[in-house]
Amino acid sequence: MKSNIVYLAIGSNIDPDKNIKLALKELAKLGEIIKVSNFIKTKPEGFLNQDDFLNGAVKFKTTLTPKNLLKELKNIEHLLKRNTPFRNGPRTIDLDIIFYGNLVFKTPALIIPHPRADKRFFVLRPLSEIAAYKRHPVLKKQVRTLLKELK
Ligand code: PH2
Ligand code: MG
Ligand code: MG
Repeated sequence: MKSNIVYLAIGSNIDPDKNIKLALKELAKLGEIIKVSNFIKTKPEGFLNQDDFLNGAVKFKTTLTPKNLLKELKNIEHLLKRNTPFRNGPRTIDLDIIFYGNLVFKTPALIIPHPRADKRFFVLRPLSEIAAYKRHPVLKKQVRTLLKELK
């Protein structure tokens, strides 16, 4: 079966050390983890009155389709008892698909590349560590360029 290179963003601000470790363990069952960035402490964006996050990025190889990958990532979030009472609020784990190869994909349930990735330091900074030269398939700019332009 065809495998694809996927970049994921991982974030947590509830017991992050434990939950990130658990999430990576579950993720390894869905494909091959090729690279994991360092996890950096970031100030919450969107909703400010919550604990700092740990954010990182993963390079991942999988045969799952985008839709099935999303479903499995949601299963992991569910397993780690994520319940986000409101948008951008605290979470045990957030697993977002940033890039799926060079695919450009848009349905109501899933947009790839992630529509806010290029605006978020907490995504671009860890991603630049493992994928500085990866080109955004819509904006046609490398991750390192998007990060530089954000600063
Ligand atoms: N995730 C959000 C909203 N705000 N802020 C930081 N620092 N890190 C995140 O992962 C994050 C956020 C929605 O997914
Ligand atoms: Mg998110
Ligand atoms: Mg998410």
